Amino acid sequence: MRTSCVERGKMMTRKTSSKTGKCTQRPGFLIAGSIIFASGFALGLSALAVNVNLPEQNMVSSNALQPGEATQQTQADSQTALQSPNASEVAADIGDDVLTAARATVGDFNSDGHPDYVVRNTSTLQTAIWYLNNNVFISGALGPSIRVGWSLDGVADFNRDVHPDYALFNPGTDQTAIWYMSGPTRIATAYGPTLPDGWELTTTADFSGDGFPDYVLFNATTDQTAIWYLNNNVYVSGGYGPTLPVNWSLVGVADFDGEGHQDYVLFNVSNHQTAIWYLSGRTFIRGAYGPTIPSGWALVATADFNSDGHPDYLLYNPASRQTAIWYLNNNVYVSAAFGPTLPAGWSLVGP
Ligand SMILES: [Ca+2]
Ligand SMILES: [Ca+2]
Ligand SMILES: [Ca+2]
Ligand SMILES: [Ca+2]
Repeated sequence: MRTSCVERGKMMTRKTSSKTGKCTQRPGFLIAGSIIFASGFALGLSALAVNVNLPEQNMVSSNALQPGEATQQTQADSQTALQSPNASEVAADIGDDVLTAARATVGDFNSDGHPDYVVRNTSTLQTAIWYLNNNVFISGALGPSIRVGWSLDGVADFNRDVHPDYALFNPGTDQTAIWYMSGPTRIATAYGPTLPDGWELTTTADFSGDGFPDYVLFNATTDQTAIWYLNNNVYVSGGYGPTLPVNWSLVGVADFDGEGHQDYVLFNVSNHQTAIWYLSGRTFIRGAYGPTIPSGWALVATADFNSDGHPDYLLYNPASRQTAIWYLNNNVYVSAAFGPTLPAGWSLVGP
């Protein structure tokens, strides 16, 4: 069997003989640790979609409607986010922070071609949309509140009415739900398929090219990924994707090399390296490192903020609540800019 291991900063595949138990290693450049193809896709499925009302809270917090005062801070205060860091400097910072994998959700809620932030109130669980022009805050609007026990894991247009919708997951019941939105307003809800035990909803993206977003699932025990193809909120079929190496987490999905297939963006929370895993459908083709993220910051999403056709990194500093965009050409760092800083009590990431 194959598992993955990371030694001396290099990713390797480890092949363990079932007879001898001997572990032979060969260095590789982000070789997919354990690509297992489903001969019989064994994930259990309860795909009955039932339309239900999922009541929301109606707490209102007006401070979500504009950035925090830290937006005025000078660039020199947080210069690190503006530069692609020296990898050796970053390596020295390993362990300085306690960031765990966290993801943000972005989508174009006002159909102006620019991705917008979904920000979350950490106490009321209310969401708000922050409309951006590239990295510049334009305005904010309050959205629905996530219910306790649920997490907002994806933003995509499930019913293909041009408006991005919320994809929610309840790790207690393994249920998923879609909140259909019109701009920042929730207009309808439906359950999606219920996930098998041990699997979680990571993000959403169209893997089959039919225009309907699909679920990207992750199993934290096996580090395996899977794609569930959907028609709106209805399960169509599913299959395994590549298995992630230890310490790496799937942050987002986008077509980084522009060949028409979605690719994985991975973030290593222990050494802050990033990597792109180029896929063909669900099949791992090759991997490449992206820029390494400075200590204190996390890679939380990917989207094309400057509309040049290349997906960019969205970075977040949970201590300062500052955001930053790293503009990429494929996996190569090009430039950076700060985005708006969130007000106290609000976050760019989970639940
Ligand atoms: Ca927009
Ligand atoms: Ca929609
Ligand atoms: Ca691609
Ligand atoms: Ca871009």
